[in-house]
Amino acid sequence: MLTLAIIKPDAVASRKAGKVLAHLEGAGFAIRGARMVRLSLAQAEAFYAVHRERPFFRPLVAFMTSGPCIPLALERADAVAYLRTVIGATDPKEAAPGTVRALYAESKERNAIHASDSEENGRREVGFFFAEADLQ
Ligand code: FUP
Repeated sequence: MLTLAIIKPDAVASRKAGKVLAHLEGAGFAIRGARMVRLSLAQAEAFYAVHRERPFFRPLVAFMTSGPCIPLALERADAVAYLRTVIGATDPKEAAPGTVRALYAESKERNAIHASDSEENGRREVGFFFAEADLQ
């Protein structure tokens, strides 16, 4: 099963992308797709459309377009649920010790990594960044 992760602009800018990637591989994920992209405003708005009415939507879109990020298509048994466990809670102050966000996130707003939250969203989000032919 595949899921989508994004190493977010804060982690790329602070040169933690390699550590985050190593953590994901260490957790048993195989990298099937990887890119570095700077999201346009329209792309970030579309990706996070489910949050459009939330008060944090504009700051979230501003952050996600502030610099390059690294979308990853990751494969593992039970990939979606397992990756959510590996990344930890949205707010690093609440994230379990040893999770990616506990280790590398700056704040709830700048929290180092995105992971799909359901199998349906995983399929949609992998498709957002990767064509079938791009997946290895
Ligand atoms: P998560 O699935 O853990 O990434 O969290 P959500 O889908 O609830 O939120 C998506 C992103 O919006 C978070 F990663 C960070 C941002 N966010 C905020 O900036 N403030 C909030 O109160 C909640 C989320």
